[in-house]
Amino acid sequence: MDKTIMSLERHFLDQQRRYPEARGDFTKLLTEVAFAAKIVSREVNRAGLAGILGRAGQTNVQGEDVQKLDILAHNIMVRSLNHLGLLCALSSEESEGMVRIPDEYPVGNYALNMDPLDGSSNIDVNVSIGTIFSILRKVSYAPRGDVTDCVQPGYKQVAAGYVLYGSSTMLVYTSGQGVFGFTLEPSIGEFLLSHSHIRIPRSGNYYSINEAYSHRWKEEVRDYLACAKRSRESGGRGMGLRYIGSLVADFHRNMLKGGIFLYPADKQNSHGKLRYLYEAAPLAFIAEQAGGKATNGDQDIMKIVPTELHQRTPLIIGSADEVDFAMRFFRQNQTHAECA
Ligand code: AHM
Ligand code: MG
Repeated sequence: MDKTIMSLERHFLDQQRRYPEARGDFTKLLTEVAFAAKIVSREVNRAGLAGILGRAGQTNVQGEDVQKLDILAHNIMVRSLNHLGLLCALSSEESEGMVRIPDEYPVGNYALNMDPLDGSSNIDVNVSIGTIFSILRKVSYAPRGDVTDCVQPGYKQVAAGYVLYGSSTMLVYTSGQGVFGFTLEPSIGEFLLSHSHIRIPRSGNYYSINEAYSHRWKEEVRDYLACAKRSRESGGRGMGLRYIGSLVADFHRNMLKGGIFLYPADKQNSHGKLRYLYEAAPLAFIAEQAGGKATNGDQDIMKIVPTELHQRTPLIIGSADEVDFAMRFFRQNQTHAECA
């Protein structure tokens, strides 16, 4: 058993030594994201006590209810990251346009897209929620960055990660050199390496989808689900259902145990519900780096070229064999695929 105790900071310094492209600024940015996540984690943990739960009485740009903790997490992330001279552009699920870097602060060469607190329906019931982030290089010629720095395809990401506020707080990230998971040791306030080089099992026993929407699904989604549930002896995948309703938590479980998460397009949401830049793309980068796959049913998530900040996409993500199996049903123009 590996008895090494490795802090997040130590790990970043090691990575920097091994991969010169992980230069100072990049490492600094990841360190600051982790710092902000610790503050959000503290707020999530004490939310019930502080009496800050419940709806804020506002709606976000997607017209959905915003919870107070969403706003708090957004503000913590922005205030921790906007003054460092590392970012030229910042976007958030909680902000309709880009979040401006105030003129009095210097700008840097990176853009960051984030969902500061994902899983809003689980916030005030003490169920796991998460923060998702995606880091891109500045591509615009605008001196202080512009929206094109945020709106880039998944394959352009230089790092992506999430923080899961569950029974413990975990930060999972990739910068293209594998996937690493750190667990927050609250008494010392440090993230410690707990999962090195995470690999998603090739296949898995869990499917995660909101089956309440089955009446709105296209036929191929229903056909796929029937096969996912059917026993292996009868040609199906013999899978069981796990669905939390927090993308980070559902993805994290499936990554460690093996499985598939699906949020398909349906009659009501022709592009699905989840957002490309700060939900689908960062998790797709992590899935790919861990040996899994992510698709919108037609195209790799990483290859999609987005055009809008809050663009939505269908998402099918998880173990490679399970995604491949699902794709037999979802590929365009393919009708009536059968169980194996
Ligand atoms: P949110 O960004 O408002 O929290 O919505 C995203 C969440 C995901 O975490 C989760 O996978 C999905 O919404 C659940 O949606 P539904 O309640 O429709 O199943
Ligand atoms: Mg979200």
